[in-house]
Amino acid sequence: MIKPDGVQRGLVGKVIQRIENVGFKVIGLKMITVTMAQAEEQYAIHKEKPFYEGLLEYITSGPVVAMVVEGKDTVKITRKIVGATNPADAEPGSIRGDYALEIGRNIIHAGDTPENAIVEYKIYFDESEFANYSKVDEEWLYE
Ligand code: D4T
Repeated sequence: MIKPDGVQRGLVGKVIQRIENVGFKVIGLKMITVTMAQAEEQYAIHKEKPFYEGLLEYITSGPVVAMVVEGKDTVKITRKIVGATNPADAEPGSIRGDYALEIGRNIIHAGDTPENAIVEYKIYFDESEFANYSKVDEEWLYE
């Protein structure tokens, strides 16, 4: 998910480009405004944390771009592309390392396990919305 700051700062294209560059296939993509109920579901795990209220306010503050991608080792590789949660710890070359300064304005969210990725995409997508297609580069991406 490209968060409200990513959208406001005009980084949607750049972020999606990095996801596409490695060869992942985008199967779901939409701009939405996260409702408070959706935000509470996504961040339920952080309910007791001091930053929880600010996190809900931030993620619901404007449009986001929700995206579902498929590929090999998608979660592991996407987390690397995204970079550490705190941009101060994110490597240069990662999205957060290159475009963000603060943990509470860190541009992008990505599921941290395949199981959580499924739980999370279900908050925003019905599986019937996913595009079912093959990409022409697949035979050169996968051995
Ligand atoms: P998300 O969920 O946005 O991809 O972030 P991460 O998976 O990398 O990190 P997380 O779940 O630990 O944190 C969720 C979200 O909370 C914000 N946050 C986190 C914050 O504002 N202050 C904090 O101290 C922490 C730990 C940033 C990401």
